[in-house]
Amino acid sequence: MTYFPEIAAPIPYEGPESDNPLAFRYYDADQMVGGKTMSQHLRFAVAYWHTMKGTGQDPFGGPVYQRPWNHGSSPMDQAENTLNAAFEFLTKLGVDFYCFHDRDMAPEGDTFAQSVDNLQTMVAKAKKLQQETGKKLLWGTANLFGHRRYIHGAATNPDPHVFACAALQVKHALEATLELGGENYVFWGGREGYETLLNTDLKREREQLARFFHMAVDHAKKIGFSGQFLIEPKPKEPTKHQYDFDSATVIGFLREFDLLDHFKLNIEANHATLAAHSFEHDLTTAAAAGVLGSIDANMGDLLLGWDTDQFPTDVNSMTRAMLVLLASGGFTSGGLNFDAHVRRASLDTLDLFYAHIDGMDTFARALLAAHAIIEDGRIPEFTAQRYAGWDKDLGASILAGKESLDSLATWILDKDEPQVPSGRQEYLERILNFFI
Ligand code: XLS
Ligand code: NI
Ligand code: NI
Repeated sequence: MTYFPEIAAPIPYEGPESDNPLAFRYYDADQMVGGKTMSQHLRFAVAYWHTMKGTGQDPFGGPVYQRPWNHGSSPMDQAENTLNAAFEFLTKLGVDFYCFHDRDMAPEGDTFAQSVDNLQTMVAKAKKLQQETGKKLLWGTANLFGHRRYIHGAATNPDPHVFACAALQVKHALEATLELGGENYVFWGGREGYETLLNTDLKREREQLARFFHMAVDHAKKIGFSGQFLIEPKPKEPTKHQYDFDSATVIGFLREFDLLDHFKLNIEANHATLAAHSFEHDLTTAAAAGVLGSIDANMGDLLLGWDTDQFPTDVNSMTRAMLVLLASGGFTSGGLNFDAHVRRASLDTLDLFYAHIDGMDTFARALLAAHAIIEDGRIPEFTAQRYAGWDKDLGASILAGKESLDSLATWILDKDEPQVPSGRQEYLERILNFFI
């Protein structure tokens, strides 16, 4: 049984001269870039929810895709067909990793116990497929936002009964991630936010969320899960205000509640832009605090103000992102998860291939460009030179805490005005464009 008969063999690398849209022109998994291969640098993952479970529905119309795996004699039978299709897709695309929510892989049952049972049954099947194909789990997570019970939040719900539902799901999603050898576990605060402060106790809700994270850390210790916990910031959508607003907010939250040792961040491009930041801003903020963990690779639309989750096609923007990633030392447990979906009108399974192939080629080009920019040295050296004064004499003395307002006021009094140099932005943009 094949779900993708239009793709006979794994997508080949044909090089930049190729005019075949179903071949890679830049992504050559085994090509060395610096000390690592492209696949080791990029660690691509397919998002189960979009690619396998996406239906194309929007606020104006219901499901439109007719996926060949989207049927079965029962919900569990359908889940199994979907799982088989997922592993065929990963294999034909040549991507090593996938990511999933508990409810993507296994349907919600009629009772809590049945939901747990469904997940465990599907995880056993996924484990077998991983062993057969060599595919790996980048991260697992729990869907704490889709079900009606989570309308008012999960961990931040005013009702502790709902908090317990979320605890049940995270316990089992964490155990599923461990069972599947997942390298990370993600918390995206689906409905952890508010619509109006008139009915919301923000202080309590943030404390509840922190308690929930501590419980997850404790449970990971208990079961021997040594993967990396990640929080994925997003400023709004579905709620008007999400508590995990952006990198800076999440870092402050982790520090406030003594969680900084246990969490890193999963930065999504379109979430950064929704927060009125560039993708590279949120990556840089995370990297500066030592918590850049993983990336949800997508992009938004400058003309639309919501999370359009489009496949990344913008080489310039992704190059700026790869510059941050390479400068921070690259991924350890993290990777590039395509948290992206094809447009509603892109109806065919073939569209899933075009989308991922172009996303992978875009990041391969970005990696090559960023690597070349670092090797060239002019951009990083220019930046380093701007701050050179802080490495010696006065600057070093200030940073070492040896100066005061008094000492500096005395020192400057008989000096000339400082020389003010050019910031050279256009020059730097020109150098960047040499490599794109
Ligand atoms: C939604 C989020 C979500 C997380 C996983 O906007 O990006 O897909 O990545 O729950
Ligand atoms: Ni995401
Ligand atoms: Ni998103």
